Amino acid sequence: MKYFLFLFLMILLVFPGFSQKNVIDNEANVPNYVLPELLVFRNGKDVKTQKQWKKRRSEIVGLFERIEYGKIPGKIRLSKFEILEESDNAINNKAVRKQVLLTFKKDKKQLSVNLLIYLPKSVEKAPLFVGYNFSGNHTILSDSEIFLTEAWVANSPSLGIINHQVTEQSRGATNNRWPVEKIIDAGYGLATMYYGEVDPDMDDFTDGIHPLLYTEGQTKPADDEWGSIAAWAWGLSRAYDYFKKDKSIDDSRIIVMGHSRLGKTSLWAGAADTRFAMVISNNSGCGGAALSRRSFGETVEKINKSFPHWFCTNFKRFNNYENALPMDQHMLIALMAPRPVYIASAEDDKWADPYGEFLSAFYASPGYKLFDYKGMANKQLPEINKPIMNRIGYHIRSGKHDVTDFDWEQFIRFADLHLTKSQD
Ligand code: GTR
Repeated sequence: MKYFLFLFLMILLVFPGFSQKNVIDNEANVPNYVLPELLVFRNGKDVKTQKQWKKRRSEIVGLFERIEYGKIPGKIRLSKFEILEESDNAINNKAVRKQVLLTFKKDKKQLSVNLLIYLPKSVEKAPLFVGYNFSGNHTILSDSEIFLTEAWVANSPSLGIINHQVTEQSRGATNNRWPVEKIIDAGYGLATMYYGEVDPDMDDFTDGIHPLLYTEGQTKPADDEWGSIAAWAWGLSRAYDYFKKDKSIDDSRIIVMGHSRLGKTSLWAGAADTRFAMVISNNSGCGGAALSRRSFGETVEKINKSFPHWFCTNFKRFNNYENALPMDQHMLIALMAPRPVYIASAEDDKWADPYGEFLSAFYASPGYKLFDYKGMANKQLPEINKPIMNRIGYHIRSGKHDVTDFDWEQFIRFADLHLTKSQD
């Protein structure tokens, strides 16, 4: 018994975050901070016009690339796509289902990723939501035709994932997060991929997409090169490359969506690739929509320690030094301007700092004003379950860290409001 107590104390000493004791979960304990100015160049000059913003924008993209998500050290193009399966009687005969294998080759290395797509039959050229799933395409819906992934998946006996392999038992296991029929009925398509096929979610850079760009003998990216989030974001852009080739998809209305770590991913994808017409972050928290400087809930240090592979190595220099960052996450949100961006929080998801997510939307608003669009009018957190649908959208819903029907209903309404149909 004494031995266990000693061991426990040692663990607390070595991993102070383990106890969660030093987590800020109350507004009164948020440290004072000053955010870097969105509309001021690094050389101190003001940004007043859309033309100047274009330059400031690339300055900001460069900062996020070099010190947070990491830059991609080369180009890997979509080498080929194969429609492995297609059916026109999916989702109660309302949708077409396609399963497309995307293959990437570089020198002698290659990687393939399965893209699952549902398109409403009622629309000739469908706009669509694209977002990663956490445990395999077959988990989003009980559809016996969806291929099972062969990639490494985090174990979850309750989801039927054993020895890091999915089983039949996990079909539809996360369908509460993917109201596919509702999306189809609203006239949108849905495309998804399993994020682990692009890069398995572990601190190991010998697998997934990274090695395709290694020089000889290299085993991990350089300090300013892509971590896993940037790799996953890259994968979303390659899915876009496919959408562009598919005549039944409206590539001018592709909405990139993600939850939690995959919400951080959708934000970076939308920032790095302006072809995405709309961007949605659901409960993305630290390294996503939440302001790093608030240090509320999960902090830069905590996230870098728990998930050392998500960001580039340079980001670790800011553990406990958030104030030294030349940017903060409101600037990431502003990179979407003038495109519509929606940030969703959940009341009980304190770890993701709902108010910090809202404040990012507020402080990104001057970027939208340059384009005569409205963001958030003031710093007052809106009431629970009362969405704001300006060009920047936001809601805080009741409940926990999750994606719910309520969230999706708002995403669809926001898309209906802000995405205008192309003229062709
Ligand atoms: C948590 C992590 C969060 C969030 C979440 C998720 O453990 O601390 O940043 O990304 O995982 O992705 O589910």
